[in-house]
Amino acid sequence: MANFLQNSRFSFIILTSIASAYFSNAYALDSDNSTIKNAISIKDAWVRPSHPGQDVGAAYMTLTSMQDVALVRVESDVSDSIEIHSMTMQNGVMKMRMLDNLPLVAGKPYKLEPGGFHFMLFDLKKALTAGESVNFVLYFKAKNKVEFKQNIKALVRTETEHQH
Ligand SMILES: [Cu+2]
Repeated sequence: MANFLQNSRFSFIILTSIASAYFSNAYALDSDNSTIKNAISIKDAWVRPSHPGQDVGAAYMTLTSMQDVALVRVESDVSDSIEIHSMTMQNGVMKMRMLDNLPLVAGKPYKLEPGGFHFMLFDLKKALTAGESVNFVLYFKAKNKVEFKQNIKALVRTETEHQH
């Protein structure tokens, strides 16, 4: 992990200098990486409350990226194992599929919602009770391979408590 982070920081520095050399300032990334860090807007993040004895959870949110990126990894303080899932109806049966990553096209909101894309939280460390919040870290990879992350706090609530 530490090695990976160091490598990604190293390639970031290289890419930044290439970008500065060949492109205008509009494409040069800040040295602190904040240009892409702020490129994702995350809205309406929520987690389904768990039932007693249930050790699997599901989280939903709406992601909008200002540039083409891929969501490559999700971490949370309530589960060490999170998968990105899609859900589709096939011959009357709901099927879940694990995705290696979730590509986000620039400017297009991606809504993770019940019956569609979701984050599946395995081996919950604790019960998820309505009104609590869960911390997530989302890892994205940009086209130039630069990886960056974004923190988001999600509210534990039932599906019917929609805010819009
Ligand atoms: Cu799932």
